[in-house]
Amino acid sequence: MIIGIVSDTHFGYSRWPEDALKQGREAILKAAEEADVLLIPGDIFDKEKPSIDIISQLLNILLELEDRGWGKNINVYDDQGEKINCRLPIAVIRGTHERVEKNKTDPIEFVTLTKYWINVHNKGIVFEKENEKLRIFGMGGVPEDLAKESIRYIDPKPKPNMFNMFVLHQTFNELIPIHKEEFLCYENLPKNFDLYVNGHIHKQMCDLDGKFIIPGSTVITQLKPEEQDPKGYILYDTERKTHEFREINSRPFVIKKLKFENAKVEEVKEKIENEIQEIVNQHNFPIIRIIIQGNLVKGLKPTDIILNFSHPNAFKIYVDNQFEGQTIESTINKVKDIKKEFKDPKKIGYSILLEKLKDIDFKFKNIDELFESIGESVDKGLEYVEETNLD
Ligand SMILES: [Mn+2]
Repeated sequence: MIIGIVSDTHFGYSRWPEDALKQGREAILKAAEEADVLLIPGDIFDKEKPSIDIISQLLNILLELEDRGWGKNINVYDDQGEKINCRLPIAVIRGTHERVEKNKTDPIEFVTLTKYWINVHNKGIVFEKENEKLRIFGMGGVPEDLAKESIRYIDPKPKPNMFNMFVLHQTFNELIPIHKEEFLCYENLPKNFDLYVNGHIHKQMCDLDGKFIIPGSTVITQLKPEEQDPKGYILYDTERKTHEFREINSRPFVIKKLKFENAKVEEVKEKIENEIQEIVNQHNFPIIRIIIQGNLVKGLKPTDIILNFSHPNAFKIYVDNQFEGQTIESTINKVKDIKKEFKDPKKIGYSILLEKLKDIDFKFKNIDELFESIGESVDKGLEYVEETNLD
């Protein structure tokens, strides 16, 4: 059997919802064209409460598959051998973005009510085509510190005479630079499955001699270097035990680092503009992130640099001001001053943020919310700034 694996479509992603829809749709429909069964390992939606519009986007894609008659040749059974009545042979789990409080319905469960797909969280589902059987057992996304315990509690086991897959949505120590006790390691995976599939990580990759596969996301959500890689989906062949990555048409994303020495404002501006021009010459409506580093001529502050750039042929332009010089010294001095006043590192951070905002004459509706989102990650902070749409 061929399994199409599409992950982290993030339908409703607030920064560029059209990209999320277009690219997620293309990945699901194209994967289905060549696959017998589909698997979507979480973060299908970007929010735990997507709007009716966003849920409709997804339902329309599933409806299109049903109208084509896709998947009609596949029989679906539970682990007791009882036939399951479902409209499409699609297995899903929830990710991190769809997690809700206990006793509330997450959007994955909500769509499950339509019988368009099957949530394989904490259960095995068998897909049968002629005499071939594929079983998918899943564990929906849980907080990282509970992942090991959850696997122990669920205790997934493969079944004889079929191809056994285990699917989850977690971080792995083997995949990140900083090791944390709470994160899973490969050795924590349940034993003897034929294939492990993980969502959550947005970069496509494969490990354990082809037995551990991450399809990656279909849309850019973090402006990290690995997001420059192509986006797409996986086709896995259970007979040959091989997989292929298929690229989709996705938004180009380019990161460029520019270094300066004793630079003047005009020089920085010109170099950034030239770089942007070069990038748009080579890429179709890209997202551009330019990182500026080094130092400025004496007397200039990094905040003197204007970071607002636009180009008719660029989709979005971000300029990341990482100039050194005065800032490091003055920041350290500032922190020292503030430390005398506060002990709580959060309060120190908060007051540095207030100072910075004063520096660049930025007006904010709700500084608490901005602070909380920056605290989560720089990207969340950026997202907040764009969502609240301030001048
Ligand atoms: Mn994700």
